[in-house]
Amino acid sequence: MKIRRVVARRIWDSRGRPTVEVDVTNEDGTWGRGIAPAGASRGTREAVERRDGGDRFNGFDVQSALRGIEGEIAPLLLGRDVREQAAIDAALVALDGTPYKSRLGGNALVAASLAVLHAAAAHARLPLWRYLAQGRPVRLPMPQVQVFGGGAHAGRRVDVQDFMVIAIGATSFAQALEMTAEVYRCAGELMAARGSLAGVADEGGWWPDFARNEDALDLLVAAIERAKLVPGEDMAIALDIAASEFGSGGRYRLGLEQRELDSDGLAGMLVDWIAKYPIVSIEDPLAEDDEAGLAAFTRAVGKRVQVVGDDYLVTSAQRVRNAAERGACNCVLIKPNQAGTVTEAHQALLAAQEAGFRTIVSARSGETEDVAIVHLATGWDAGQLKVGSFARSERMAKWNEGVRVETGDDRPGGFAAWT
Ligand code: 2PG
Ligand code: MG
Repeated sequence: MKIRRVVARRIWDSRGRPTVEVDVTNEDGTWGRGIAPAGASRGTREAVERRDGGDRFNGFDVQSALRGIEGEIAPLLLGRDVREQAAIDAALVALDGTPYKSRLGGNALVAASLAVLHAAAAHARLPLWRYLAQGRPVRLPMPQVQVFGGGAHAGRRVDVQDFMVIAIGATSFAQALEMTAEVYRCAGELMAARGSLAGVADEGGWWPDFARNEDALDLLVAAIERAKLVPGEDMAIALDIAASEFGSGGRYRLGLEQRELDSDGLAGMLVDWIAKYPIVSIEDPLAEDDEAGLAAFTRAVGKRVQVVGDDYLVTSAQRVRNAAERGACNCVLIKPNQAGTVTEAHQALLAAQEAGFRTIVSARSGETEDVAIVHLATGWDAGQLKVGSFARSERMAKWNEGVRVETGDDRPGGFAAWT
């Protein structure tokens, strides 16, 4: 089925910033839409966004990315068979020709790549997750949901970026959301009771008005109990330290607590937290340039907790293989726009599965109504999904899509319960 039309336009993301949207229409009239999300805490080896710079919209406009789609990407796509995702993505990568997609922009590429994917599923008249599953048995993912947002998503009010929960006792996607909804609400009530309820951060998590990073952990445990759930049995804690944001060269500066730690010091603090709190997952515990630290941390706690690589692995199959060899991390965060194309993101996920790593498909802090990642997480049987918090419609759209997939006439065989 040949691609007949490609249209690109500027739309606006959840931070009110410009982003790229691409529509791809097939000769039979079926079509698909891809939208580029945007990160705030980014790895240095991610696909680079093409932004205009200058004063307009603080430099975030995407007119140059749109021109690249109209002038180069659309001519490449027109007339190609929409079902040939891998060949199309390889052609897009070659067309860009730079290591980090800086010429045409990772934002232009990922929107085009996702639009092709959606158009192919529409042509096949299949839900996206089923098109991706290609007949293999797949499961709805376990949600990882933010309760407090910090770091780059909250003006660095606290150092740790994501304080999240995982409904480890849930046996369905719907039940995981029910449990999470109660914990999120209870956390807000507790913040209100201590006089520190002050709106939400970029991904909808409660504003982290705390004197110490650890205070957020105490409040999370209290919120789980207030929701009449058992910490560590029904509901566990997951953290994204996003350590590259406050450390490099083996030095880490905790701004909130006015102290500086070396790699061992930060790792030691996290090991203490793991002993004290029901933590089952820690993302980017150390900075992307601290490979030795990541390997040592994984050796120390990798049997007990999931050690997730985000900035360090940047959704790269090659980097996942390298990390597996060095024993750094045991889980990868998969963000399609870090890679730049759907195929590269899928290759990173496959490399992780091959290496025995767990996988989490993840949204970005700058999001839209696009729900594609729910389908990627399900259709690729990733096992876990990270979308931000339990508020703001760019987040809820994704959780709600998971509910629809789970209750549809055509639905996956199961749910990826926590093990
Ligand atoms: C992360 C993401 C999502 P950002 O670090 O995992 O929370 O943040 O999109 O800003 O990189
Ligand atoms: Mg992260």
